[in-house]
Amino acid sequence: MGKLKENLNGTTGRGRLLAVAMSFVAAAGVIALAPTAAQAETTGEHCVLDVVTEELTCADSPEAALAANSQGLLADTVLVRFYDQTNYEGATSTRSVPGSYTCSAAYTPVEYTITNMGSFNNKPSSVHTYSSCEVKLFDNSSATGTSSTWIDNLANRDTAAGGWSNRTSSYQIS
Ligand SMILES: [Ca+2]
Ligand SMILES: [Ca+2]
Repeated sequence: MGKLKENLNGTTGRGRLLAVAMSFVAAAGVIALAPTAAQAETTGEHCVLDVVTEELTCADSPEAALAANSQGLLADTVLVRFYDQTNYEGATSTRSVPGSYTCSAAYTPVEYTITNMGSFNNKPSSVHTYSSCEVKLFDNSSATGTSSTWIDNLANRDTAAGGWSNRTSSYQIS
C-alpha cells in the first residue's frame, strides 16, 4: 500500500561522480565510528535516491526521507525533486548525493545521467532543482528520444516547449 520501488541500477554519473564517491569512501571510516544511523523507512509517497550510494529511502515527507537517507554526519545534498502534481504538490521523487555538491555552470560535460525514473516514470508534473543544477528531460530511457531544454524550476511542466507534464523516462543533471 503506497510502497514505492525504484530501480537502483538506474543511475550513472560522470565527471565529479568519481571524486564524490572517493571522498565518500574516505569519510566512511569516520562514519563507522558514529552511532548507528536510524533505520531507513521503505514506505511512503516521498522517496529519495542517493545517486552515488544508490540508497533508496521513502517516507511520509521529503524531509523525513532525506534525513533517513543521510549517512551519519554526512548529510545528503538534494540535486532535484520531481512532484507528481503541478505547483510542487503531491508525491515526490528526489535525487541526492552524499555530502556537499554544487553543479558547475556549464551544461557540458553532463554531471549525472539518470537512466530511468523508477516508479516515477511519466509522472512528474512539476520540478525543482537545487545546488545550481538544472535538468534535461528525455522521452525514452537512458537519455534517448526527444529531449527538453535545460530546466531550472518549473511549477507546470506543460509550459515547457513540447509539454513535459507526465512525460519523462530519463534525464540528465548539470
Ligand atoms: Ca503527474
Ligand atoms: Ca554543469
